[in-house]
Amino acid sequence: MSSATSQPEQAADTPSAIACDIFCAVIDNFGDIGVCWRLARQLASEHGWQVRVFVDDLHAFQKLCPSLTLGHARQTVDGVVVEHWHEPAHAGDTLEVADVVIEAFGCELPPIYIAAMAARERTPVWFNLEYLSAEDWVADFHLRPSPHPRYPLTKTFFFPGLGPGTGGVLKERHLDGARADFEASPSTREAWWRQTTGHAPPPAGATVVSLFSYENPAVDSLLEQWRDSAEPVVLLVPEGRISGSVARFFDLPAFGAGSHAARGNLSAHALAFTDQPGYDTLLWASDLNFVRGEDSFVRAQWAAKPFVWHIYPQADDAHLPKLDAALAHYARTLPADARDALARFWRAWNGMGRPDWTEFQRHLPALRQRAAAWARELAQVGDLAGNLALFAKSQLK
Ligand code: TRH
Repeated sequence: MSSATSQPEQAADTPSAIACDIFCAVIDNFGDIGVCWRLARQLASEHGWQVRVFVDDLHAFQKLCPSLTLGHARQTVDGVVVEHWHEPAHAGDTLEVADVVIEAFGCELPPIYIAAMAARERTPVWFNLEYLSAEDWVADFHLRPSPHPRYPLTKTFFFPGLGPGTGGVLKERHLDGARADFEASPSTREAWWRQTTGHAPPPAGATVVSLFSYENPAVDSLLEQWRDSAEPVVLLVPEGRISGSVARFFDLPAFGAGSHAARGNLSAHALAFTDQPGYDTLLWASDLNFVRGEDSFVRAQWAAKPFVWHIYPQADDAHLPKLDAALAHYARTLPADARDALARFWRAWNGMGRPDWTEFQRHLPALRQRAAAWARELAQVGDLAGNLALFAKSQLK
């Protein structure tokens, strides 16, 4: 399910294919490379671009792309050239400047590369790809040009967003079809459960919850509420930063991939960290998804299932207006009581109050409906890779 079914507009190895370099510095976790890798594959497979990714942390990258080989300075994976960007001044063994240059999340291009961009006969289109925010100001700043102070170069700010006038968010052309295939096939679902958890799928009536989160003090109370809940809850926990809390709850030394535990009405499976397509399947297999950061937050929206967002925490609570801005979009058409319950639950999961599972669960039918409607609404903003490719091509003419 990982490969795009639609044909690229142009074969990637034709001489006229647009060349694109993406520079990615991994600050922490997986979101920086997660977004860059998804964008790179899409530009290559759906738009026929010749894409090269410079990334400074191959270990983080390999977690979500296991076919990557550590220690290789340059390799090709899924039709994308991957260069290990080993120091800020390094720009590959041979300096080649692409037609389109994407500086992800303000990572700062190597100075020699910028100088070579300025010297290039045909000036490249230079993007600064920003982090996703649902705030209103994003539409005003999206595609704003910023002239370089010394070179005759212009950098364009590309802002992902959830509303009209923004760059949108990444969505592969094949994604909805792949999800529909999974959801329509009980045997695929059954095989997924056996392979991923070692167990048969849970009976109807159980609520399946995937849990991908930073360390979170609210999890202790939630685990207790699930244990004591009237209906069974089946928890799927990819190995990571929340695993320690789950282990402590079950009095286990660790909750590594392959572990299982049960208490009261709660049973839990620890899962191995998968590649990105595998993570989508986990979201589709669950009734409710706890997600975090940026890319998993977006994937949960395309999964069209209720979700709870652990936003990336920033100094001085700068993330809180972003949380509320996302809620304003996502919860817009919900009935008032469901909207309030969702907002309370999301805020509690982000450090403000105690999550109330009974109240939240009561609204799951309304949240399910809204999740499906929201996925359709969000698709109207257009896919980020498509929006970026369209703008780049208009500048290259
Ligand atoms: O890992 P994140 O928290 O990433 C980030 C970074 O912290 C980054 O610095 C910050 O700026 C950004 O958030 C906002 O969360 P995110 O963005 O959801 O990235 C996780 C990626 O890992 C995503 O592409 C999905 C992928 N993934 C897998 O491929 N397999 C898995 O099993 C799981 C659990 C996730």
